[in-house]
Amino acid sequence: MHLSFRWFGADDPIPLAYIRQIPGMVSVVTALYDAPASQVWPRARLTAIKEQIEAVGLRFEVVESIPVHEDIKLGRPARDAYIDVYCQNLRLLGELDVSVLCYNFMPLFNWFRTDLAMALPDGSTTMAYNHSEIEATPDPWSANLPAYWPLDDSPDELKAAYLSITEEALWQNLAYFLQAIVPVAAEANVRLAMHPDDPPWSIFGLPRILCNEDDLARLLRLVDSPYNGLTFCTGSLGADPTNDLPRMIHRFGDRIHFAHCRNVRRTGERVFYESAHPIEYGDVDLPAVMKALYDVGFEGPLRPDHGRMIWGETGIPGYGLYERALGAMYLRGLWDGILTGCSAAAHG
Ligand code: DNO
Repeated sequence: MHLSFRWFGADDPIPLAYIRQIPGMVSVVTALYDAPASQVWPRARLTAIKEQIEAVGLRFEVVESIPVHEDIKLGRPARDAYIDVYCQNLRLLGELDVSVLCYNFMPLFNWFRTDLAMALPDGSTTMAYNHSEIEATPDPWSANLPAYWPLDDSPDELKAAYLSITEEALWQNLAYFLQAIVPVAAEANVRLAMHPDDPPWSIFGLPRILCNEDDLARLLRLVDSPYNGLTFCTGSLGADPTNDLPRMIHRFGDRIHFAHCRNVRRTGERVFYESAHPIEYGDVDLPAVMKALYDVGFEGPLRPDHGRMIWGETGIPGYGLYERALGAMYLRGLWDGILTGCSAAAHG
């Protein structure tokens, strides 16, 4: 593995030069976050971002994400035109040598939390989720919650449309999408890495289909190509105690193209908060995850994910510099320990 770091471009208060100073940092994960899913990305903006990243000595390696238009997820007639836009964007990434695209197929919402700044006993804050609060949220679109990209249609209308389709229909729409884009990704040499649903269950009655080991296996079977792969997100999958993360890594090995490594503390049935990375703070066994990634020969980008806000830092919730830099060092330390242990073993 090698370390990468998410950066939100001009909206991000963290200078790229600071990211470069994190030991072992190799690459940057970013996107055009204001671009609606209906549009071809302007090449000049992407080129400018690439130049900025390279100027500090990092690589522009991952785009996270190109949003998938809701008409594609809903299987509406306009989907072919939006899939065509998606393919044009994929080719553009290929031309700029971006090698991984992390995307998701979650209806309407991307990741979701019910609290963006829960206080922890050490004085830091973190993001939290409590399922019982979810259905009580009357107007999730206007609440101050992390989600989505700009939408082309009204969220109420879209939500109504989703409530009338089954999970099976969503799977079929995903298959249709992948059959169209995987060959283009292969030609452009961009590895597709679908992000699991976060949290890994249905919210607001919307279908969510990438939540557990069977779902990941089904996704990979939809189009059996190395370009159809996964973002292995330990925080998303780890919110469900029945997900055995090391086993999934061993099973899906060479189809994991990108890893998000963070920890969560589960405090009840579908209740959790994002904790610090080290093992005693949460329920995800990151040492075992890193060992499994090592065992399958994972060579891709791996990034610390969102988590606490510490040392008084403000900014994009969960995406502070300090906590993620500590996380990067923890993950890199685990990795070095595994490498060293293995070479010591190899030398008897
Ligand atoms: C959360 C992220 C997700 C991820 C998308 C990928 O911080 O891991 O928002 O970027 O689901 O499309």
